Amino acid sequence: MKKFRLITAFLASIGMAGVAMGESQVDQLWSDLNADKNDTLSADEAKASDQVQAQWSLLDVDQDGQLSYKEFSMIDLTK
Ligand SMILES: [Ca+2]
Repeated sequence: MKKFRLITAFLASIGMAGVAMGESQVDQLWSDLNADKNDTLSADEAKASDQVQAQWSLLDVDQDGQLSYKEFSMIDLTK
């Protein structure tokens, strides 16, 4: 997943240390929730996480009813 590494490199380059530190937790949650292992998280898959459900409307930037990894990676796991 070259694209994900580029995003990580970008975030690191702008000094988002907090995001970098939380990255493995985000990746872990993504793979736990993404039951069918495709490129998006459906609302159905998100039901397994109260955190994702609570932040869904903020995360689904393009409001297509699915979260891309990019959208999902903006989740705030401290909430
Ligand atoms: Ca979306």
